[in-house]
Amino acid sequence: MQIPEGFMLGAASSAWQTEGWHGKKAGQDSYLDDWFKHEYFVWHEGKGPDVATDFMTRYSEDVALMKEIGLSHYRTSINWSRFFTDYENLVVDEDYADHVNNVINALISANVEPMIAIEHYEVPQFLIDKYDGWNSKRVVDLFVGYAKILFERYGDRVHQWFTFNEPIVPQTRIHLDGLRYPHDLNPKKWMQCNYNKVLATALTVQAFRSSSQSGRIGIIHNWEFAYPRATNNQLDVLAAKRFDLLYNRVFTDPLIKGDYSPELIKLLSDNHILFNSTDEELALIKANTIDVIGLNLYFPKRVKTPEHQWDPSAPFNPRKYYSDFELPGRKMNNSRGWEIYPPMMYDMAKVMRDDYNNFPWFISENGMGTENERRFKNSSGQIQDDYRINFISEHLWWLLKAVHEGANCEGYMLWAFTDNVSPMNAFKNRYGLVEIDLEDNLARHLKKSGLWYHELIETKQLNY
Ligand code: BGP
Repeated sequence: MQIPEGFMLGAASSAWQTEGWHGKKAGQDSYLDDWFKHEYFVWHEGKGPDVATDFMTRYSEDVALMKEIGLSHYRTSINWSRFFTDYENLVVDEDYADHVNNVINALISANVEPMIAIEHYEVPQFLIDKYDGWNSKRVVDLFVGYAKILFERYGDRVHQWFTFNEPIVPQTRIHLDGLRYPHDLNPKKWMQCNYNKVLATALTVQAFRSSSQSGRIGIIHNWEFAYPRATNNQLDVLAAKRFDLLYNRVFTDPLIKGDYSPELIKLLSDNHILFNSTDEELALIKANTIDVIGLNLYFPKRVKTPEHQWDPSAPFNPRKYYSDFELPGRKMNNSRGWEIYPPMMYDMAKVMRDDYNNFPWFISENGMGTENERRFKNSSGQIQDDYRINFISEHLWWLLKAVHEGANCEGYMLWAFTDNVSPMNAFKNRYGLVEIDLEDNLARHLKKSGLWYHELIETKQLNY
């Protein structure tokens, strides 16, 4: 299948998952650094953001590989927790700011366009300790102050900005599921953090538009595509709809359309978790919708009407409204425990077309994490990751089919460029086009998929 001219083919990562702590100053912890310090033993093999891929000192090597593969874009983030030595008075850490500057310049010289998330889980722990993090509107203001500095310093060269990567994830893991440190179960806070990030996005969009910089601004959202067990069963359909409202449209409706849906507001009120907002804030959100959205899509969420009796005294959880459902005969990525369902790309395009008026979007993450990849090395030591080539091909095929039928999808960013660390899973699931060899001083080696992606970019032809 032909890949249209101008369709972005890049790869993604984030600052904290690659940088490592080289040059990090005392007090510059993000919430993930803090979690790692407290509970490093729950991270796979005790590895985490401390070393990561050491992008901090090895970025030139990595950018050279991006150039070799021919990436059109590299999507990453700037690490808020390292950008300041004083988060409240916005005193910039000039060493870190220089590093960011150097990375941006290196990317541009390599003809790789940077796409930058202003936060990819890198909220400073200091702001959590002092203000309860994203639960506080003070943190909203400090975030906007931070974003303005980024626009001033780098906006002449960065033209695609994203306020957050997966804004719902940290508070879901902390306040809703209790999986992450500090395990503070509190569904009302969960929703307040969600709202505060919507507000922070609108204020940042406003700041960007009143700056002198050109380009566009959006957000990266992990769309959890909810499929009902049976489309002809109204209760299953309702379960999927409520899941979708609570996990997806809670961000995409206000950010793209300017308004929360009345159904969601009712759901939140009925469960006593409606966020606190003012009329001025809601008007500001309406007036400052985003330009573009990146969607992270990995696996489908299959749901059915709940099988359990919900204890009315239990804290709210969306699980009240659904039970998980396993599709018989489903194809699995067993390393990650995720179903593989490529037509989801096509279904996503339909949602963007029908529910969001063909709003511009792109795949900001999709990829295949595999355990113990070393077992797939050939005699010259190259990982033969045909499973990844196949995974990308299948997903791209469905995406391009939608594009050929008119979807306003502008590109595909593979997760990830190199192997990197992720929360708790650390280096367990390898996602990269480029291997990071932990047994050989973090040496970088192109995998077979790296060469394949290069050819794909060169020929603009998907053979699948
Ligand atoms: C996404 C995150 C990434 C990355 C990826 C893979 O949700 O945006 O930061 O971590 O998931 O996750 P994992 O390594 O847990 O499979």
